[in-house]
Amino acid sequence: PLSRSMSMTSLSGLLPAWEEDELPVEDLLLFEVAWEVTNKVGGIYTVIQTKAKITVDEWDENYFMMGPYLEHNFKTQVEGCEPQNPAIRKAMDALIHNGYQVHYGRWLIEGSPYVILFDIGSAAWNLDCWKEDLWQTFNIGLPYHDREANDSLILGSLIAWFFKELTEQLGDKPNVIVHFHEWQAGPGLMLSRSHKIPMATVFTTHATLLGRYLCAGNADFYNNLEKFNIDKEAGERQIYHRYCLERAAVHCAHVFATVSQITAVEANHILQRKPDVVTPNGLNVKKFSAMHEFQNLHATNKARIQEFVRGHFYGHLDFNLDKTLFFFTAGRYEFSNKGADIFLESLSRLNYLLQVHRNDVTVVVFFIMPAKTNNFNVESLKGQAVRKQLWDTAHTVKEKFGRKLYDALLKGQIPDMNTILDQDDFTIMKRAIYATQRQSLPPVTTHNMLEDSTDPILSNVRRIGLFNSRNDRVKIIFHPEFLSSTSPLLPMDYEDFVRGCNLGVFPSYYEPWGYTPGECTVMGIPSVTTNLSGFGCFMEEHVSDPAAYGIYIVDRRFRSADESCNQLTQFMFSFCQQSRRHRIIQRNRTERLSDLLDWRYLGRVSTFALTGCPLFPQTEGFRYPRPYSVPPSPSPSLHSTPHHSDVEDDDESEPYDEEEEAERDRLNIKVPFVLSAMPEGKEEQPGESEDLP
Ligand code: G6P
Ligand code: 1S3
Repeated sequence: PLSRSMSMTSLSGLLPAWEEDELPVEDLLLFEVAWEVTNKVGGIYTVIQTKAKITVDEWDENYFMMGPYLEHNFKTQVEGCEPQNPAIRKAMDALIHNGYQVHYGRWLIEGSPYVILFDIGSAAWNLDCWKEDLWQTFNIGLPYHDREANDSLILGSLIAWFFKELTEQLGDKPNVIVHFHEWQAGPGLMLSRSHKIPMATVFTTHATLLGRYLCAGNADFYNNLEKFNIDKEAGERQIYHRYCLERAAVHCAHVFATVSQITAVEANHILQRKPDVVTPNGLNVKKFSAMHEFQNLHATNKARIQEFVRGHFYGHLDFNLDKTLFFFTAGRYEFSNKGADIFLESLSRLNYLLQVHRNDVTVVVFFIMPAKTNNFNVESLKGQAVRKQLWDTAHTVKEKFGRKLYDALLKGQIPDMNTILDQDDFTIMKRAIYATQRQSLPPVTTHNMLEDSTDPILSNVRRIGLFNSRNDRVKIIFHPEFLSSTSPLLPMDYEDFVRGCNLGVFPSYYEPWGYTPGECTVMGIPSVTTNLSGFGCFMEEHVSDPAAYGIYIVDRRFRSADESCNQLTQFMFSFCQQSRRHRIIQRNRTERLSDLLDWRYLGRVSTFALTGCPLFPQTEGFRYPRPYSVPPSPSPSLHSTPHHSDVEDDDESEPYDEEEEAERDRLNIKVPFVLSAMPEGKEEQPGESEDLP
C-alpha cells in the first residue's frame, strides 16, 4: 500500500512515525492496476476492494483504479460518469479516437473509487501487432490459445498507451505513481517502461505462478527453493510465457513488493529478485465491525445454518443440534495448496477420536470451494422441501391447538389434552413424519458434480469413508459453489455464514497471505491457519499466544504431513471439548485482534523484506500479549486453549473471574500501536473488552 505521507525510515518498525514526512509532491496521481478491479476472481479483489476506502480518504480525487471492462460487472457495480481531471479525459479520448473503448465511473464499494476500465474485446483486432512489439522488445512470445495471457497483453498495451498520453498532457509535472498487481497486470508495467513513460512503478506479486504450480504438484517446495531449475520447471508446466511476463514485470518495476515474508523468500528464488518491501494485506475492519453485536450475530446466523442442516439431514437428525459445531473451509479450489487434503485426513481422525471418547459433540463440516457442477442435486433440494413441509405442518397444528386452547380458557376451562387434537391432526402429522423417510444417506455434496469420479474432495471422502452415516460424529457437506443470499438451498452471504460457524479451517500449504482466517478473526470466529501462510507467519510474529486468541497455527514447515494432520486433529479435538462458555470467551478474544488486521494499521506497516533473514524471520517489533488468564505453558499452542471443563455448557461456576481477566487484558493490550491504529471514535471504553458480553 502506498501512503503519500509514508516515511521510508518508518517502514522497518511498527512505530507510527509516518505522520511527519509528507512527500513534497503536489498533484501526485496514484493509479492501481489489477485484473480484479470490479472483477472478483480471488484474493486480489479483496485487497483492492477493502483498501479502497482508506486510500480514497487519503488520496481523494487523485486516486484511480484500472482494470478490464466487463459489461455485466460495469452495469451492476459501477456508476458511469465523466472524468473531472482534464488530463485523464484527454488520455481516454486519445484511445477512444483510435477505436478502443474506455469506460470511466465510480466503483460502488466503500470509498467509491474512480475506475478506468478498458474493453479488451474492442482492442483484440490489434493483438498481433502488440505481440510483435512484445517479441521485439522483450523476446517473449505468447501462444495464440492462451486467452488469459493474450488478454493481459491487450490490457497492458492499452494501459501503457493511456499513460503515454496522460504524462504528455501533464507536461513537465508528470507526477504519476502506478501500482501493478500480479502477472496479468505485468505487460502494462513492462510496456510503460520500455516506452520510457515518466512514471514511478510498483509491482506487487500476490503469489508466484511457478510456486503455485510446483506446490499443487506436491513438490517439497520450501526445502528445495534454491534447487529448482525454474526455467525448465516453467517450461514443463507449459507456463513459460506467463512466467516470463511475470519475471519481466518484476524486474522492470522501480519497487517490487509482496504480501508476506514467506512469499518474499519464494520470489527471491522463483523470480530472481529480492522484494524491496513486504506489505501485509489488511481488511476494512469497519465493514465487519459489529461491536458488541457480533456474539448475537453469531447466534442468529448459526440458527440459519442449523435450519439448513435440519433439512439436509432429514430422517437422520439423531444428533443434538445444540451440541453441534460448524466447521468450514473456503476458497479457490486448489485441493492440496489450500490444505483440503490434510483437512479431510484430520477429519477422519477426529471422527475416530470423537467416537472412541463417546463425545456427544457432532461436527458438521462445510467445504465451500467452487467446482464444475450441473446445478443443485435433487436430494439436497428435497431435504429443504421436507423441512419446510414439517415446519408448515407444525405451524398448522399449533394454530389449531392455540385457537382451541384460547376458546377453552375464555370459558374458564382447561381443555382435555387428550382430545384437543383430532384424528385429522394426527393424520397430517403422521404423513409429515412418513415423508422424512429416506433410503439413502444425507448427501455429501449439494450439487451434481460434473467430474464426480475424479473430484479430489469426493475421492478422498470415499477413501476415508465419511459418508454422513448415523454413527459418524463428523458429517461433511461439500458446497461446490460460492455462497449467495439468493440461493434456494443455503440462502446466506459468505459473511453471514462465517459468522454463524464455530471454526474456520485453512491448513494451506501454499498461501502467500490468506484472507480467509483474517476474515474469521475480524468477525470474532476462531480459525486454523499454518506457518506456511503469510497470515499465519504474521500472527506468529505479532501475537504472543495466537491459540489463546483463537488462531491455531498448524506447523506444516517442520513437520511431516502425518504429524501436521495429528496436530490439526488435536486442535479440532480440543476445540470440540470446550464448553460453550469457553467458546464465547474465545470469540471475544479473537475479535480483539481485529485492529491488528485493519488497513488503518496495516496500510502503514511495511517491512523491508529479507533483511538478512532466514526463511521465517522473527522481528523485534511489537507482540500482542497473551490474555491474562492463560497460564504460561511449555506447549503454548495446545495448552493455552481454554481447558475443557466438566461442567455443563453455560454453567456459571467457572474457576476464574472473567471480568477481572478482561480488565487486566484491557490494560495489558493498551500498547501504542493499538491506540494509534484504533479507528477514530473507537477508543476502548471501560468494560468494552470484557470477555463475556
Ligand atoms: C453467542 C450468543 C449466545 C449463544 C452462543 C452460542 O455468544 O450470544 O447466546 O449461546 O453464541 O455459541 P456456540 O459457540 O455454542 O455456537
Ligand atoms: C492470492 O490469492 P490466492 O487465494 O490465489 O492473493 C491473495 C491476496 O494477496 C492472497 O491472500 C492469497 O494467499 C493468494 O492466493
